[in-house]
Amino acid sequence: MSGENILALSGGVGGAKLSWGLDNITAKNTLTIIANTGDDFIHHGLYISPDSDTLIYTLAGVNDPERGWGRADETWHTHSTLGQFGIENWFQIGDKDLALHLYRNEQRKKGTSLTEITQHIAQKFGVNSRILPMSDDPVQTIIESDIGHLSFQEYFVKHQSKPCIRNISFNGSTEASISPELKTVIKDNGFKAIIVCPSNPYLSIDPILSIKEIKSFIESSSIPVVAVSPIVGGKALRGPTAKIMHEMDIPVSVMGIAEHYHPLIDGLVIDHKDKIMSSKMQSMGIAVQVTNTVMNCDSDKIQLAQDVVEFSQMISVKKDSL
Ligand code: FO1
Repeated sequence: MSGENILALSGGVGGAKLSWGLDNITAKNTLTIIANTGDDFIHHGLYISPDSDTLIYTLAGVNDPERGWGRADETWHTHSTLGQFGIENWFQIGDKDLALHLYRNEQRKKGTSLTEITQHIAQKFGVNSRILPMSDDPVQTIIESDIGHLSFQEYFVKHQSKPCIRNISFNGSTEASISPELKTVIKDNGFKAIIVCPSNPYLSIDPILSIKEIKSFIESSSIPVVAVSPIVGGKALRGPTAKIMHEMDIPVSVMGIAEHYHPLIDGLVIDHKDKIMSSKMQSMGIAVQVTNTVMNCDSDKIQLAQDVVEFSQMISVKKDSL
């Protein structure tokens, strides 16, 4: 597989797992990951970019595999001391993680762009793949819920995804453009596959697709676009995906995912548990690959990455012969 350029779209934890697998099976500098920045926010005056950071920590192998976010072997002295001062601390920032946010803040003060900072940080952690924020412009995921309008982190962390969602919007996305770095990558691409990671489609992938230059690049390219379903056997492996689908009257199944991404995707990778729905999706014109999509260990991540890439190659052959 080495040497073939791949573009992945990813949110945090679930997407980062597959990204780790893709990073492992591809040659240096051939994997580009567009990270969701709709979750970014300012906390204690620091700019936090959770999905980019989760991707960097995961690909560098310094992430906490249990929590899925933040650093392994973390300490929480600053966080607990803030609590002693009575400072609002619903969002936990570990001591090692804090250093990264302080670094990003220093760089931002110097006028360095989010993309450049993300690349510097990834380089410092020895990450081989290219992690690019979806935009350097501010785009904020806003959740309209039964308790009012919430930012992503207020919804997800402060209120633990409990509020009932009525609508999701991406503030700033109409005006946002892609960074010069992402523009160059897209222009010179030579991508053999575009992979939509098994992140939350509504909260993590849609913000990326809300940037018109990204969406129109994917729509207009003849590169196979393959998504991996974050729903397995009618359940989300983690996070609020299934709950959101239920609240938005979307069938909580791989069909709901297929309908959401249709007609953007050429193929959908689903788990053995959902095999029975393959023909329904095929009748929509979506190619289906059935495999193990549950990533419990490193070999699962590598196997899924291989399956996804091979599947996209098969689709590519089919598309070329049309
Ligand atoms: N997620 C939580 O559930 N609780 C936290 O306190 C928390 C802190 C945190 C700090 C840095 C960081 O990069 C991520 C952090 N996350 C936390 C994860 C984050 O809120 C979400 O996983 C992503 O935004 C969703 O992809």
